[in-house]
Amino acid sequence: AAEAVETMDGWYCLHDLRSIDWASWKMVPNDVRQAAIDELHALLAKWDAVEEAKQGSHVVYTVVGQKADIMMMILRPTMDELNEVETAFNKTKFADFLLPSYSYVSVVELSKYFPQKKDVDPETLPETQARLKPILPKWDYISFYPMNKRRAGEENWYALDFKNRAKLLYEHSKTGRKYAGRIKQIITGSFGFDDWEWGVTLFAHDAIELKRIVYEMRFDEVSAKYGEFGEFFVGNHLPNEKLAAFLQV
Ligand code: 76R
Repeated sequence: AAEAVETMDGWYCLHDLRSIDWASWKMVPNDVRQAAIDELHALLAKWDAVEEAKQGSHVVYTVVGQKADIMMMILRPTMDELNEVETAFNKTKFADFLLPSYSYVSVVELSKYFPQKKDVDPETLPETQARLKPILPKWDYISFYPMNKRRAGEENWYALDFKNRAKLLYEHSKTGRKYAGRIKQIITGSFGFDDWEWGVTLFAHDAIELKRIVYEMRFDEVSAKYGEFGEFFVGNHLPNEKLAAFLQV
């Protein structure tokens, strides 16, 4: 068997995508709608406090296209807390007006393909800890999609030896670093958790950069030969102060 790579795993991650049943939302009296929005603000304030205390992080985006209307990406230290957040959200009045669109369960993952310092466990480094437990950027645009590494005939990532995989990922990382400051990527692993092997979350200040990086990476050998992709979701940042306007009918 090829040698597996060790991973470092951080906060658990839920991508929760919902569609709004606008027809029902429009039908309820104003005061009920307002109460639902107030309750939602109160829940978001709780999540903000968790983020402030560095016990987790979250972002909310509105999704463009018919696949969903909103996407929440939530990070928590344990699977249990992640589930609690989801359940608390489901119990809100606003959730009565939502339909499930897609969800994805994973954990922030860094691999040990590139040992930096000898005799130092990279997991103990503060910069590694900061990447494993990231405060999510509140950048204007997001793209999320799940992906696999191919296992078919001659193109089997999991049969490649460690050195070859490290070399291909090194090439990949060089393409990635060209986008420093323009794209922020968070890789989450979902082996044993969800239907694909990784979740890829990209943040950008300019939406076109999302297209550029994904397209350019298609030509890297690791993506060209071994990348298999699920559905893509693209969205615009929805900060708390824009929530009420977004839900205004
Ligand atoms: O962790 C690191 O930054 C070290 C280098 C690195 C690794 C090991 C890295 C850098 N990636 C790594 C692993 Mn990546 N990445 C993707 C996608 O659309 C596609 O073609 C693929 C989706 C993007 C856009 C992206 C961006 N990367 C991985 C893995 C796990 C592979 C494994 O373990 O087998 C996946 C699935 C994956 C996918 N990557 C970077 C980026 C960017 C922008 C970087 C540079 C980060 C930086 O150094 O600033």
